[in-house]
Amino acid sequence: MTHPTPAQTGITPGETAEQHAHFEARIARGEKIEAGDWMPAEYRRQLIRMISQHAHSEVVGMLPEGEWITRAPSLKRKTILMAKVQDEAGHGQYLYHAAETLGATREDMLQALLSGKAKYSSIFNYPTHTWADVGMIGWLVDGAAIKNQTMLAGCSYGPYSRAMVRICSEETFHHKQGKEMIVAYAQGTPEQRAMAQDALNRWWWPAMMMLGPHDADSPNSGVLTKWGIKLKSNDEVRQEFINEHVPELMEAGLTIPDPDLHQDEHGNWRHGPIHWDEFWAVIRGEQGLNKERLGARQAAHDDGAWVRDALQAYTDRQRAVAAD
Ligand code: FAQ
Repeated sequence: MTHPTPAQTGITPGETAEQHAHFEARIARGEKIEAGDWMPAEYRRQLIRMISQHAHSEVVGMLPEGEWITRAPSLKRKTILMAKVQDEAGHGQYLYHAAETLGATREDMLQALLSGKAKYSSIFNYPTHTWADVGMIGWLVDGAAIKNQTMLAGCSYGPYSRAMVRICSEETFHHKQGKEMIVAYAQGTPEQRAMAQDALNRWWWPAMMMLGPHDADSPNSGVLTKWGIKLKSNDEVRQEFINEHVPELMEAGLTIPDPDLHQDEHGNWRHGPIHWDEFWAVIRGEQGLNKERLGARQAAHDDGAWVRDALQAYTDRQRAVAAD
């Protein structure tokens, strides 16, 4: 007979039903769980997994847009893009710190990213072919990320929830600048319109996928929902994303690359089948730019070795002085 795993039940050997009942009652009362509080080991593990993968996504997410900083078409667009890419680095920082409050170390998390053990968002394995991709990332990718993160701002773990509040306000600026750019191009010259449409054709489905597999194929959702980490399911968040973005993209004069897209009797936009084979192949690194992205992160990590060494030497010296 096979026994259910902690990932399925949430209960790790050594934990009692009373501890769990007390913990779940706190969540039911809407209290935030803070770093020093008792929490199930599986709650901690799930949060470290999710928050560290989220942090990796922000940091790897700097790469596709960062490539365009030197090629921005105007000073205004360049300063906006530089601010956005720097914001993503800051988001990575907040999130790594949030994961550290749970006992994860920066070294372990970075090692997990660089070795390919930890995931990061599938969306950042897609290439940016034209300048319009920068706008489309802002409109669609930040747009999808905000839907997910607004939900996470209400999650039960205090440090993650508070990081999300701050991140969402910055993402809102990212979203607006992307939309403003694409709307301008969609109303621009025939070449600009074609560039905007081409970007939509390539980013629409990856943006749909980034919100995670359908609920029936989402093994982590059970415990995440039970413990108030996820307040909405992957499909619910995807539906919110579609309902907001489909009318706006259409109003901009763009065509969504989904022949099955239609509105149901409740006003919800319904999409056609998602190519999940592509999604899993991208995550496994069999399709897309996974090797290039990890190579770029590894090079940045190696280049930063002298900074870490200098910080360590300074800390050692301060400790020696204090000991004297
Ligand atoms: N890519 O059981 P579920 C951004 C994995 S931030 C790769 O449904 P869960 C800002 C999942 O990890 C974007 N892997 O998983 C920005 C799990 O595998 P595991 C990142 C994915 O956790 C904008 C397996 O599939 N946001 O864009 C993906 O319940 C522009 C089964 O899935 C966050 O990370 C994926 N797309 O739900 C930056 C938000 N989806 O770990 C720069 C926090 C699923 O068991 C420029 N995370 N998987 O081996 C979450 O909300 C959740 O983790 C989900 C997935 C909703 C992403």
